[in-house]
Amino acid sequence: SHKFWSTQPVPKHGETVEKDGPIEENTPYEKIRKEPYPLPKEFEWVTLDLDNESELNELYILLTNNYVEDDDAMFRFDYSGEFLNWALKPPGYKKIWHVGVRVSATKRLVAFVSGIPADIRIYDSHQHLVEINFLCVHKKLRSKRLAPVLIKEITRRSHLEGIFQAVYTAGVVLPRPISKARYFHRSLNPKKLIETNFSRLPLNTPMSRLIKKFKLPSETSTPGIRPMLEKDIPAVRVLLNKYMNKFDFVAVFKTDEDVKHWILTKENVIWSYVVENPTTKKVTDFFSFYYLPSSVIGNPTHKTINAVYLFYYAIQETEEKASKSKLKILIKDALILAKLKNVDVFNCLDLLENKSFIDELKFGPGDGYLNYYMYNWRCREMGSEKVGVVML
Ligand code: NHW
Ligand code: EN5
Repeated sequence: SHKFWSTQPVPKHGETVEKDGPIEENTPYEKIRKEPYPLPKEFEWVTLDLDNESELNELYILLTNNYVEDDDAMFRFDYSGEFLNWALKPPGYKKIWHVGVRVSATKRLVAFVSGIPADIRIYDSHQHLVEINFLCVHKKLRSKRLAPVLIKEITRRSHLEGIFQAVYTAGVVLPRPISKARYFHRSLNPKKLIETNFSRLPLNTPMSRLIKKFKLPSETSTPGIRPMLEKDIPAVRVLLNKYMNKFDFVAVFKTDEDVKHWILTKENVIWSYVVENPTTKKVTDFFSFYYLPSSVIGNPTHKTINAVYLFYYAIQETEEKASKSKLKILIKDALILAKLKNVDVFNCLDLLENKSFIDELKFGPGDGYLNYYMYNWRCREMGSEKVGVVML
């Protein structure tokens, strides 16, 4: 099995790790293939220009109709054009990493894969690498071995830029995960979630009881909580990078520009809040969540589920016990703020310190998992509570 993956510099299933490091040497520039990999003859490569409204919309249409679904094909991610524009154009992004495939005859966009530059720390090793996401092949063209060609092409285009490692996540198990996280869901609008079969009404439970169970206060409770502003960027950067010291696989926010791009609120894409100490006026904590609705496949009344996903957050180190309950109160405020935005479900993974609030805040386990991978990097596996990389 794994006709493609067995040819790639990734650890084999079951292989033990002696020492962290690259699996293969960097290819010298002269030896990197300069022409795109061949595609079946009816297709052609394109580099998408996402500044062009109509090309961004073509990508939106491809993904809305063909991107990730749950295992029972009931819901499909519906990343908005604005979201894609944010996700794919961070500081230092490279247009040549927005790789499309068109049908030559009609110019119809039928496949895509993207890379963005990222800085991570894995155990003690800091790396500037590429984050791969939005790999998609049109439903009509599945199982024709197009995905391996897309992966080889984005790899070639990474090598040309001097990048030989990558990070990616997937619901499917491939050789070989460095960690496996589980999705958790917190109902904000239980009635709609049940009407769409996103969740099931527990046996012998009236709707009224469920609604009561998930009811939230109408106002937040953390003193000094407010939307994050531009002026908070430097403080948030310091706070976040410090907080990340607790984990073994983390994002590193190198500049204020990174924090401005990745954390500052963009309406209907990402929302971020800080806690400003009312006496010292110092920012002590922050959290963010991104908006990613899912299309409800074949439901006549409800077309989408409004979902948000917990993104990066940081709490200032205090005494162990105190900071644990602080996080709980803070995330409860996040639920309240999301509810006020008409969000139906608040999602998170069991990474970072999320396990400390998942049960008490009434998150329940989903049927989806997220596997974390690195390309051309051998290292020990870790539990999801050691992961501090949150991907979109
Ligand atoms: S994960 C989401 C991926 N996208 C979707 O699930 C959307 C819906 N599905 C599709 O569009 C986030 C297709 O089913 C896709 C596969 C395109 C997934 N990752 O063309 P074939 C990401 O975007 C392997 C990697 O016939 P297909 C992360 C599969 O194991 N490999 O299948 C992306 C098999 O190989 P094997 C995947 O169904 C990370 C081969 O593809 C995969 O028509 C990419 C079959 O190809 C997946 N999610 O198309 C890797 N799904 O060896 C980046 C299947 O087992 C690596 N496969 O025979 C790093 C590159 C950069 C390096 C830089 C130095
Ligand atoms: C790479 N950046 O499976 C992205 N979603 O649990 C690729 N389940 O929404 C990542 N099947 O459990 C792909 N409801 C991996 C994710 C793919 C999408 C996916 C799962 C995550 C999901 C829902 C719907 C299930 C429908 C049937 C689910 C139960 C919620 C319930 C709420 C109340 C408390 C108990 C749980």
